[in-house]
Amino acid sequence: MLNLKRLTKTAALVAVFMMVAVTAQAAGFKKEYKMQVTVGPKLYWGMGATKFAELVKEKTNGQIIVKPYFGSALLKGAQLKSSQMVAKGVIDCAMDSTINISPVIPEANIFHLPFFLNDFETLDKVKYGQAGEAVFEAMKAKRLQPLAWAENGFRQLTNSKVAVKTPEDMKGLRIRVVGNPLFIDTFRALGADPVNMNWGDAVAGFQQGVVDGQENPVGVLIPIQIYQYHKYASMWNYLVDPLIIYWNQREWKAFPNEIQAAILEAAKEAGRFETALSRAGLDGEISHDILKNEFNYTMEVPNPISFMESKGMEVHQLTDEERDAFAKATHSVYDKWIKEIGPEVYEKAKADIAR
Ligand code: X2X
Repeated sequence: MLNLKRLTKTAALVAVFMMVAVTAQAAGFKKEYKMQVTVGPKLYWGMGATKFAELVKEKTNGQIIVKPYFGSALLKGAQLKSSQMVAKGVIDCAMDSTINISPVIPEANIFHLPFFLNDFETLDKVKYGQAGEAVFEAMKAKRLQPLAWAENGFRQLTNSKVAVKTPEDMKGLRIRVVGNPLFIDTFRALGADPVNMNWGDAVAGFQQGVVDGQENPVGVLIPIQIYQYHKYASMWNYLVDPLIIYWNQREWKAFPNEIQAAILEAAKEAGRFETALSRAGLDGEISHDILKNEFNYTMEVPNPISFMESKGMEVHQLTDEERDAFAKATHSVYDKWIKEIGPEVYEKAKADIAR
């Protein structure tokens, strides 16, 4: 028997979808906006990208569809090309680390001066202060429209050879780093043997023992089960990589105001969600509460340090004194790199921190 009521409902729904599609096409929107994401969907960073795509769809009533391409699939793994490709418009948008943005935006290296920033409070002062603003302005000058901050996290050292507590422990350790020359300089200053690898190759490299160690935030290390390959972790917060959600500027400027407003809101919300995931268990109850109260996210986010210990890792938390020894040993990179970053950005960051 014909169910008239259901048929009418279906017809009405089809009509609504067609209207949205027609409006979207009439407005000149693309069917899909491609988004570069360096890591996979299960990492907090990947979850943040998925959240952004969902929120954009919701807040633009389905007019704008963002599709995340995980594992730098649009770049065949070449994560350091992301900003260049978004600036050109080959890729529409990205959620990427300041490390990967730095080839186009040297100012973004302000977050990567070794042993400069050490805790979330200081980090937030810089992100949301004059230095963070200088990074966003530099992006705009390079045809990139920054939308919101998120966070990969403070980066920690793990390796299969030795419990690293002093710079001497680093001698000769073969460490995978991302292909940003500031990282090579820093690890050389410590007497280690740094090797550049893209993220996709790095994970296979850990499995095969091609390198002794690596540096990444715990939010990346736990999902890839680093404890299967590395026995030792040194929690040294030696530097941090925020993430930035950003868009090709020409495309961005062509969007109507209400679309821009909706996407911006989605970016800020997704950034806040992802930052809370990355910090959960590392900032007391603050991020747990944000996840629960603002995002109704009830899945348990375990304390990363006890989790790694439960998997048999030896985790060493550096004391202030131990950290100072590393800061001294790497200070030589400041002279060269403050010039690259821009001395005025460094001054701004120091003023932000002093606030
Ligand atoms: O390549 C890395 O180490 C990663 C995943 O953390 C970044 O993209 C910066």
